[in-house]
Amino acid sequence: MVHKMNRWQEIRQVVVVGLGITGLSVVKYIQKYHQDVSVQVIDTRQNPPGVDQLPGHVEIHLGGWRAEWLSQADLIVVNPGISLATPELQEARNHHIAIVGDIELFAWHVHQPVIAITGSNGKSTVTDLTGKMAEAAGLNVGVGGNIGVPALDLIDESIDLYVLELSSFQLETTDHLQVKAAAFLNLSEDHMDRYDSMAAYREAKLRIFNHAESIVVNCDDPATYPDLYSGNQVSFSLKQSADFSVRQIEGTEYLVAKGLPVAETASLHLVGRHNVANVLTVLALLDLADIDYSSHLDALKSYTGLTHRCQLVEMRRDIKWVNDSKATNVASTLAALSGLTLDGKLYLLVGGVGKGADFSPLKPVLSSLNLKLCCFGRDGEQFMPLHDSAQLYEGIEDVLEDIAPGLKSGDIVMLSPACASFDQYKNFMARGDAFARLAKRFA
Ligand code: UMA
Ligand code: ADP
Repeated sequence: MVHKMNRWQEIRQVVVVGLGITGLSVVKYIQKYHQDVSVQVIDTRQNPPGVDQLPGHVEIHLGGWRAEWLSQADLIVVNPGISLATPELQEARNHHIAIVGDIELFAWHVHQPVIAITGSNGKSTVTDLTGKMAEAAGLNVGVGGNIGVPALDLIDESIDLYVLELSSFQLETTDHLQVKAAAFLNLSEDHMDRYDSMAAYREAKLRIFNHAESIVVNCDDPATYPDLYSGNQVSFSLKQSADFSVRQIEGTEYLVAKGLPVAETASLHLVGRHNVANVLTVLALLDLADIDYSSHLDALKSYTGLTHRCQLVEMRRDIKWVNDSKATNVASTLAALSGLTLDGKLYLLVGGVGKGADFSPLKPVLSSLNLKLCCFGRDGEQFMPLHDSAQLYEGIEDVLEDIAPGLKSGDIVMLSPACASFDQYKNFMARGDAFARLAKRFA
């Protein structure tokens, strides 16, 4: 096997495709650790995010492709938001130019242990909580990846452990990431504008197991099992016996790790059954990384989760305003609905960029609720057949302006859009912040 740093030996010219926070982190990394390598940047957008922070001497081509740069590169580093199926990249590949992502460069560099997490939903929660628990156990932890801090920005000799959230997009361009422990949480429909089939989406996610010392799979979701793996495999489940599971002991439900009770499920601050599954995964990952969590259960119990995930942002006149902007696919909206206790009416805001998804699995759940379905954004119309109450709006503000006067005690107004935000917002955080601001105004 080639020694990690030696992978750079033959590389003199790198083309970074796609700026954003990933592209910027790649440029900064190369400047810091590989000063003899020169970098060019291509972004098909006219004014991509990050362009103002690019060092002045880096050559940049905006608003389209630059074929001769690609053909002369020793290495192309591609942003996860750009598909490898893009013809320009295929052309480079046909000319045997290596194409990797930022996580592959990270893999070439680091020697500390890495925990990696993928899945359709729950990645950020598991990543964040794993990091918090490892910190509580006294480790210096670098937490990043798809969660929003590029992995290359984390690199530091003083780090004891890296915890990375990895998207299927990032895994597609990663070949040599050696991990201490990797988890595949679940698989449900997402990103069907990028993949030809669910099988292709799953294949990309399974790459997380390629060089894993130990892996964590979900007994309740067979799609998370690798087709071929010979290392150490542990499982979690909410429904059946598994290495990490739940069990009733004298009428009380406990989280159970390898046969031993860890804590009462009810002692968690996190809401919803899906979060119990997330916590079991965290315990499994910590165990596999030899991190003793048993003395730090306070950190587990007091964890309230990340913002934009089923977050109560306003409560007035007994009306709850819930921001679940991170629900960017059908399964995450279904998870939010299953964790709901509703006394009045639910005003559910759905819509945005649908990514080619089939929204019909929402229909039976919606029909069982006292509901007004408020559809907005580019693909809002696709939700209209799902419920008799459905009404189409331009954006979130129009929805809230319309429904606010009719709200009554016990009602819930929830943004859980089942769609990406890029039609009207920079990202899901900006969408959630906008909702929270408007909630304060209309509550
Ligand atoms: N784009 C172009 N032309 C280019 C480059 C990008 O059109 O030349 C478009 C692409 O359609 C792409 C979009 O711009 O989808 C986003 O690119 P960006 O500049 O915003 O990307 P980054 O800022 O580098 O963010 C990326 C991840 N984005 C994607 O995978 C789309 C972020 O995940 C991630 O947090 C960040 O790297 C750090 O690792 C976001 C995401 O939506 C949150 N991820 C998907 C998800 O969670 O479902 C996978
Ligand atoms: P990701 O990083 O994979 O998008 P998050 O932890 O940010 O996952 O959660 C995103 C959304 O998915 C939230 O709206 C949350 O309610 C829902 N969710 C979280 N964990 C799970 C899970 N294990 N199964 C299904 N849905 C989940």
